[in-house]
Amino acid sequence: LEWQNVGTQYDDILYHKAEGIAKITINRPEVRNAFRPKTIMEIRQALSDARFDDQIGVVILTGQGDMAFCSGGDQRVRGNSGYQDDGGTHHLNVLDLQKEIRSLPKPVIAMVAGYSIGGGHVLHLVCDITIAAENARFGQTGPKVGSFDGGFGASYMASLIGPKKAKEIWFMCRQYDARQALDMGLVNTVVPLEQLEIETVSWAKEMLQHSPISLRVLKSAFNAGLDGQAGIQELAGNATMLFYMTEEGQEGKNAYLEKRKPDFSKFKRQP
Ligand code: 1HA
Repeated sequence: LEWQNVGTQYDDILYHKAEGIAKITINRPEVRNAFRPKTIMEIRQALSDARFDDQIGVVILTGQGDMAFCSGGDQRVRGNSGYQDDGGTHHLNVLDLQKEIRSLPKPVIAMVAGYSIGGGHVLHLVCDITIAAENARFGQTGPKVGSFDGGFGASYMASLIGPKKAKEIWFMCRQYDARQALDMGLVNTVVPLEQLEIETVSWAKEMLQHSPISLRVLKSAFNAGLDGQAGIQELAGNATMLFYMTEEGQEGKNAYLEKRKPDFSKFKRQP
């Protein structure tokens, strides 16, 4: 793929596009791609760009180099109530990013080489698909470093791999290799490191062949149960979008604008 660099305004990430795919790369390899508040703000901006670019159908989230996908919050800037930005404000803004990855109406693939640890592990979890290199290592460290993610990090992990295994991962703080992650259902496939991007792009391209609306509605359907009322809202938003696309929906608007009574009689009731 001929990746175009479209993220020249960013410091902590790289942002590329090619052939319907957007690739967001956490670019802090000196700290195993740990994130600070600015890193998260930049990922959120790129993700928003990918959402509104109608040429983009799939997003890849990854980390620079082959040592790490992401090692979680940068402990060097951890303050007393969150991770500190340059202005001194403390943030837990990765939680907003998790929600945005889940509600992005396009598939998001985590492309994982090396460590996916702590808050960096939850980030791969909330992606729709995870492609792991053979050197990938997964785990949570919260109880070791005085942290925890009791949101999607707990509940979504439990729904993915079952509560027993999820509690083991959090209570024991062990690391798991790519094969163990595959056996647990934590990742979709494991490939040799040299193939990681080729394989990830080929999964993306396969999805790009398929109906965007099917993928969009399925993604919100998969999230709806766990997300409760907010999940139903998203799923229902898709129903509204589709209804606006129909003649029946448009008859209501046209009648209003033409100041006449709407005539819905020509629209058949489906069984
Ligand atoms: O739990 C949350 C949240 C919960 C709710 C709401 C928001 C949350 C936001 C964040 C988080 C968290 O992410 S808590 C968990 C934080 N992360 C960790 O505890 C992982 C810490 N790192 C490691 O365990 C290891 O570095 C590693 C398994 C990822 C890699 O080990 P390795 O290959 O032996 O490398 P290592 O020598 O340890 O690291 C290389 C360099 O990167 C070191 O710096 P140097 O000594 O060269 O100066 C190391 O300090 C640095 N580094 C790695 N990870 C981090 C880091 N520096 C800061 N923060 C890190 N997370």
